[in-house]
Amino acid sequence: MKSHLFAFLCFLTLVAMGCVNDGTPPIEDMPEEVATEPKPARPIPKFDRDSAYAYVEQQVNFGPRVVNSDAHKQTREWLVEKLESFGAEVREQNFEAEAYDGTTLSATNIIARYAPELQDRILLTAHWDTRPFADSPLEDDENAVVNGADDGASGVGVLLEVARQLGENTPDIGVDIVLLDAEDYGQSGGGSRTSWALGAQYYAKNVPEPKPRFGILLDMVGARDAKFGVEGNSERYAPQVVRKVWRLANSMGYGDYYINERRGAIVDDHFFINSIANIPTIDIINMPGNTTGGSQFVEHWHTGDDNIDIIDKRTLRAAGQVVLATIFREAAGTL
Ligand code: AHN
Ligand code: ZN
Repeated sequence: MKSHLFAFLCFLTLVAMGCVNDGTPPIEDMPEEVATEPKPARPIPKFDRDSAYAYVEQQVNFGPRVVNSDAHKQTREWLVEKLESFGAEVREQNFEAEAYDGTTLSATNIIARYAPELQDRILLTAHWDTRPFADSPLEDDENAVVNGADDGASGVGVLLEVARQLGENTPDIGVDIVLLDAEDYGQSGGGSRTSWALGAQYYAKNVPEPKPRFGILLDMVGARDAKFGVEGNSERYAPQVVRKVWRLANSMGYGDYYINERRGAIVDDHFFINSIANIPTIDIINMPGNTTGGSQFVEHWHTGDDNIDIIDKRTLRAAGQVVLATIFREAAGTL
């Protein structure tokens, strides 16, 4: 008798708590407009490092992509054609700028958009031009030219492969892939900061709507044993993005590349995207922290040694697979 009373009291408690079926359908049976179920996560595509490597090689084969040169023009046409073939909506943002030495540069930022109708967007960027002078203090050959396999082509090659994957498997978030021009015509040796990243400055003043919520710059992401230290302006302007991406990269097994060490602040494309357009943007860039010759970068930087032999497919994959995972995790709300 006592146990029946106990059971009845329990029943009353459950009714009071709303746990007993009162005739309304359980949440799983509700129509989609009412239930706020999270979207099922889409699988993260596999980054093809051989494909990325081929895109790096093809850029290098055009010759140095110095602004105003024929190789530059041919490369621009090839990049636009590739991105269109990967299903992106492509726009060329042409501009003229005066270089620090007085040269008039005719330059083009290439903007490739996926899901242009979506408000919530991620920016992925890299520069596609190469430096007109091999003026590193470590270069003693005055005839040396910068092929820019790492400095330029690596980031673009990775983003082309990301674009190819997005064309086959579109995430539930917008992506703007922006290939910036005239990054590397700047004045070296502590010269004018605004002489660098002229394409980024133009883009930052003319960002197409809807404006991306955050951004990732890839610069020199192709060399063997690259070390992506945490660059100072990324930490200053986009600390949450740094945290998320470095944590994700480490969880994916790329901790040898994404090291948790601070590096100096540099003026690179992301500096202007952060300071002019207010889009929190990080720079994934090879800054090993033990370099010689005065620069914070690797020894082949701005020398004739920046050629295809420097490139390692494993580094390209470490950059590209983390970018793809960032996009798909962010789209699923699990980054
Ligand atoms: C400066 O040396 C001021 N900025 C480096 C940005 C850069 C040049 N990245 C590649 N090449
Ligand atoms: Zn450079």
